[in-house]
Amino acid sequence: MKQHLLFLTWALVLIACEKDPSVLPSEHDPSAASEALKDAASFPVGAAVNYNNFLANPPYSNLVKRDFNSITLENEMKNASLVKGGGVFDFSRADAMVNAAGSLQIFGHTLVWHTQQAASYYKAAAGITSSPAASQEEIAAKLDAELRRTIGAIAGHYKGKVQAWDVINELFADNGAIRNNSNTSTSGSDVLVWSHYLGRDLGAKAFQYAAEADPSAKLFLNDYGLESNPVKLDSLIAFVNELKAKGVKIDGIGTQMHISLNTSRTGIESMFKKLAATGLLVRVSELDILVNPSSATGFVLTPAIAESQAEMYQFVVQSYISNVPSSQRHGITVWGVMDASSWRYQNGKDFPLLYDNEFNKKPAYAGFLKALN
Ligand code: 9MR
Repeated sequence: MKQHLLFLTWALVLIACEKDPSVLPSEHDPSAASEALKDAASFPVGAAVNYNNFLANPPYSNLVKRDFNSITLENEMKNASLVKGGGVFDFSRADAMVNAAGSLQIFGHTLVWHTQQAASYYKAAAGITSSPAASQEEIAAKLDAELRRTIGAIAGHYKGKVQAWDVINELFADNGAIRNNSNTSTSGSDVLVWSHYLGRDLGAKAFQYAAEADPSAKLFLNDYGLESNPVKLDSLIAFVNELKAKGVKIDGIGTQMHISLNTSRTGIESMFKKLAATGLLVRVSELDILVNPSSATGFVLTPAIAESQAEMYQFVVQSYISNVPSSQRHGITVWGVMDASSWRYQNGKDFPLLYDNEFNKKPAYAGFLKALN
């Protein structure tokens, strides 16, 4: 009899769920997650923001100021946004965002990257594209001078306004080697692989120039795939230890974490443990979680999948808190605000972020918050 009753109750629950998916028992009810992430966290919680939305879309900018205390400009502090033809600087767009940030902290992204930069200018200035091309020594010396000039101007301009910089972004190829013109595609007109010409010394140089320009900014090395590629992770850590041994000022490591529901949780745990063991600051710099990693057409974000995404957000934040000592937690930044603002949205094929397109909190938000509490 008891068994029959149990079965009947279960069947009724199932029928109810089929009619209205929102009655699925949710561990991560966003309507109950009223606390701001920034208020629940003991470390900075950030969002990457884009120019048009941050400056001209009040529901977006108000939400950012309500829930976060840190921002990263998604594109406006990249070299291509700041360095124009002839190597002339134009800070106008980034300055407008910095001025609108109010009390939000600003994380600077990024001083050196092999892409999204005024590559044609640098190639001409260094004699890479001149005919005949300059010697390797001449190219290296001229690029070094441009590196110092660029980092000095940008980090100098934002001195006291930007709390920390990604000094170098994505220095390593997937096999763990430093990037060069063979392991990295050089086809884009915005591509210049600085480390091809300056080698491993690029690290010490870039960090030294950044420290000279803004001695109080925290300086980071940032990269992706570290949770799923231990070879690259180990190689990055060896590089960081080399810099430390040379007395170079490097304060932290940024792990981008563009992950998915399928990303190995063991890999995430082990990455945080290894990063923490360096003794440096650790930052999750670009978090987003794909729910449709195979980009299947017709994909629908069901309540059950939204719940799995919430669990993954919760797992990442919990793993960060339990593996990185509090003195080394520099913060977690989510790479975007509403799903449609994500670089991985693909016109509605995926939903990687914490808010839906009407700025409602998703279960993912509740998952993030639950880990903080
Ligand atoms: O989100 C950024 C997107 O708007 C740009 O078009 C893209 C250009 O490369 O860069 C995206 O941000 C990247 C970040 O700067 C570095 N890590 C990977 C991010 C996603 O591609």
